[in-house]
Amino acid sequence: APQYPQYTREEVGRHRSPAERVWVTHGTEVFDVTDFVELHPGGADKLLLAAGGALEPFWALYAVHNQPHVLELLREYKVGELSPAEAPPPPAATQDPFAGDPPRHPGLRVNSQKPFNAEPPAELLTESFLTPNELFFTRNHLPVPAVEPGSYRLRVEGPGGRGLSLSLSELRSRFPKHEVTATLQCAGNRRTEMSLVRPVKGLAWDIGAIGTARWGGARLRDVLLHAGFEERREGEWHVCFEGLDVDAGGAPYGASIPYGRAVSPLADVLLAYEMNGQELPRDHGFPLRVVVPGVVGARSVKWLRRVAVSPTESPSHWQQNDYKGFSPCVDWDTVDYRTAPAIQELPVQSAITHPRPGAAVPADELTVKGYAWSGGGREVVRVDVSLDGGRTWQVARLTGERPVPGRAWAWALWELQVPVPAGAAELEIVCKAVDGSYNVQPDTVAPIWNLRGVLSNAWHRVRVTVSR
Ligand code: HEM
Ligand code: MTE
Ligand code: MO
Repeated sequence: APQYPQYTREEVGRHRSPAERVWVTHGTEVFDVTDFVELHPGGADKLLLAAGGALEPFWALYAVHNQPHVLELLREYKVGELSPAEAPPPPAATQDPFAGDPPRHPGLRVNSQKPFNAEPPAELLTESFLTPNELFFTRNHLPVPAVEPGSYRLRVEGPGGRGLSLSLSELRSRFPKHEVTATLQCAGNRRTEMSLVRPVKGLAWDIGAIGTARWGGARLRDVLLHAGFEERREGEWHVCFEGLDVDAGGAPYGASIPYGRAVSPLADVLLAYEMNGQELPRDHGFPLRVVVPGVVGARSVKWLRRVAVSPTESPSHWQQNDYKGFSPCVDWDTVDYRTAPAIQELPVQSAITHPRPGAAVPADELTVKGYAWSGGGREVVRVDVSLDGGRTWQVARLTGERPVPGRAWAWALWELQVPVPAGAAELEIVCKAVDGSYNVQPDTVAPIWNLRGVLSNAWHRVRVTVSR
C-alpha cells in the first residue's frame, strides 16, 4: 500500500476554497477534491460547505452518499491520512455556564456561540420540505438546561383548574399523540436586511431563522381540559409558559399566548416531545417544548417546566419588553414597550434560497428557488418572481403538500425555471408571496424599519451576474 503523508485537522482546515485547494476528511483519510467540486451532482455550493473538515456530518443528512460508488469516487482524490497523534479536544472549562451545551452540526452558520444561535446555510434550507433536526435554526437566550428525563415533571396550574404534575411517561400515555407539520420562524429572521437601512439591535440573522418540522406530542388543549380548565372563559385570559433555562437572577425564559388559541381544537398547539420522528433534540427543548403553529417562534417555549393559566400575559422580559413592533420613528430614547402588543401571528413572508447574492448564473436558463409562509394558518396562495427588480413578474410553482386553508401551518416551497433575458449582464431577482387573506409583503424595508429589527418581511431581493 502507498505511504501517505500525515496531516492534522488544523492543516486540513486550511483548505476551504478552490484557491487554497479543497480538502475534506472521511474516517481517518484526507482527500483533495478540488477537481471534483464542479463535477459534484449535488452542486459545487453544497460540497464546499464541508470544505476543510469532515464529510460525515453532511453525508449523514443526504443518504445518496451511502453507496459504494461514492466512496470509490472519493478514493481517487486521496492525498493523506489524519495523524494518529491528533490532540484530543481540550477539556471544557468547568466555570463556563455553557460547558454543558450539546454538540452542534458543523454546517450551521453561527451568529452567537454563547448563548448558541445559528441558522442553516441558505443552500441547504430548502433542500427538503422538512428541515433536518441537525440543521434547524437554534435560538437560545441562555445555556441549554441539562434535564434528567426520569425525574422531569411538568407543572400545570392556575385559577379554575386543579394543579397537576405530569411525568414524561404520563404525558405520553394519558394523552393521545398528535402530530402537526409546522414552520417556526424567529421574529428576527432577515434582520440583516433591516440593519442595512439603519442599525438595529439584535442577532444578525440572514434568511435562515425559519424551519419546518413534523412535531409530535400531546395537545395543550387536552392537558388543560384534563386539569379541569373549561373550554370557554369569559374575559381576558392567557396561558403562560416557563422554561427550565433561567438567567443569572433566577428568572426563567417565558412567554404566553391567548387562552382561546391554547384550547382551540383548530389551533393545534402542542406540548411536543418529538421532532421529525426523533426524540426532541436538546437544542430544541428536550424533553418537552410548546409548539404554537402560525405564531412567532418566541412563544414556543423550550424545556418547558410550567404551564399557568393567568388573567395577565407572561411577566417575562421576552413577553413584556421584547418581541414587539414599533414605528420607524421610535428610537431607544423614546421607546415605551407598554404601548405595543406582543407579537403573536406573523405576517406573510418569503425569501429566495437559490441563487445566492453575488452568484454568477448561466446565460441561458435559471432556476430560482425559495420558501414562503404566513402566520395564523393563512395558506400561501401565490409567489411572484421578478428578474428585473420588480418591473415584470412571473408566477412560481408551489411544491409540497396542499394545506388545509386556515390551518396551513407549514411553509410552501417554490421554484421557477426562467429563460435569462438576452443581453442582461446583471439581474435583480425579487420574490413576494400572497397569503389566503390576500396579504402581500411590503416592497421596501425602510417603511417597516423598527429599532429591534423584527418582522422583516419586505420583498426579498438578490442581485446576481450573468456569466457570458
Ligand atoms: C449527490 C458525491 C459532498 C449534498 C452526490 C452524488 C455523488 C456525490 C456521487 C450523486 C449520487 C448518486 O445519485 O448516485 C459527493 C462527494 C462529496 C460530496 C464525493 C465530497 C467530496 C457533499 C456535501 C453535501 C452534498 C458536503 C451537502 C452539504 C449532495 C446532495 C446530492 C448529492 C444534496 C443529491 C443531488 C440531487 O439529488 O440532485 N454527491 N458529495 N454532497 N450530494 Fe454530494
Ligand atoms: N424557549 C426557551 N425556554 N428559551 C429560549 O431561549 N427561544 C425562543 C423559543 N423558545 C427560547 C425558547 C425563540 S426566540 C425562538 S425563535 C424559538 O424558541 C426557536 O426555537 P428553536 O431553537 O427550536 O428553533
Ligand atoms: Mo426568536
